[in-house]
Amino acid sequence: MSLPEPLDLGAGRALMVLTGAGVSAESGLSTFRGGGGLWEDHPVEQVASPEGFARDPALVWRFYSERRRGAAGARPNAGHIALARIEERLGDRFLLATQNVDGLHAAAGSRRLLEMHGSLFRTRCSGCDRPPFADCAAYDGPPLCDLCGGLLRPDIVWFGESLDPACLDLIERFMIRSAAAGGFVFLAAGTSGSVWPAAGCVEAAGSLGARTVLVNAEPPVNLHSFDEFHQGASGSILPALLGTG
Ligand code: BV8
Ligand code: ZN
Repeated sequence: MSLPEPLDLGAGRALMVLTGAGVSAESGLSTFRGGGGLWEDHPVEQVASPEGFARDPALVWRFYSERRRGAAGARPNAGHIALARIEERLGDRFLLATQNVDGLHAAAGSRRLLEMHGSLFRTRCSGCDRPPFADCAAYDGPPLCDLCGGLLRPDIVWFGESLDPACLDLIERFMIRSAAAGGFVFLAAGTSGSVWPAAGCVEAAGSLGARTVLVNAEPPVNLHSFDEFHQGASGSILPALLGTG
């Protein structure tokens, strides 16, 4: 596989990045639609949903406890590290929005980071409005809130739940501001483009005149939305594409 030339990020151009489960695959974490999107023979969309949690909170906590254990043992790969390095170089001309909840971008040093779908390592109460709290515990049975007795749940955006509007607003404002300043590149990596509203970001970027670039192991459903496609492993391609090799 030949590696790409570095992106043109000179003359004040900004970089907006969207990542998905594929960038963590080389850290040993399974993607959503790789293994047929099933977990214990349940479609992930059913387990990662309020309905699934209401139906069987113990099963949902088994799912997230297993993923917490997996992610806790994982290390950032060269793709995560390349994104942290380009952030150091670009400063406020860089923003990373991730669909991932595994914490690996933060572990690699990314700080201008939006975790659009929440975090595996935070828990919140489904019964009261106590603030979400850091939690890396694995649970057999569903834990209860010591303040209200309600069911605790992972602080994650499930299918059918809205993302934090402030997060979407930050992405939109960054892209509008970047387009007005020196223009920007929109880079997506390791995502099948199948989950909304994250999947809509590339169209929004293109409508603002961004150059849209994709790094993915296989052509995704929204390949037509991209100007440029580099097929292969993000751990190899991102360091070359970002010039942080
Ligand atoms: C919402 C937390 C309003 C859970 C996740 C419009 C049209 C159609 C449907 C909808 C729509 N708007 C809303 C919906 C419904 C739904 C949705 O999009 N459904 C899909 C399945 C059709 N969206 C929602 O419900 C969202 N909420 O819009 O609120 C609303 C409210 C009520 C009713 C309707 C709307 C909430 C979405 C967030 C769900 N939570 N995560 C958890 O993690 O446990 S999403 C989940 O999927 C993960 O975050 C994951 O990251 C994400 C997306 O998947 P990908 O990251 O892309 O991962 P995937 O496995 O699919 O692909 C990996 C890719 O990597 C592959 O292409 C592979 O080839 C590639 N790859 C593999 N290895 C490598 C690699 N690439 C490079 N290098 C490698 N080494
Ligand atoms: Zn509570």
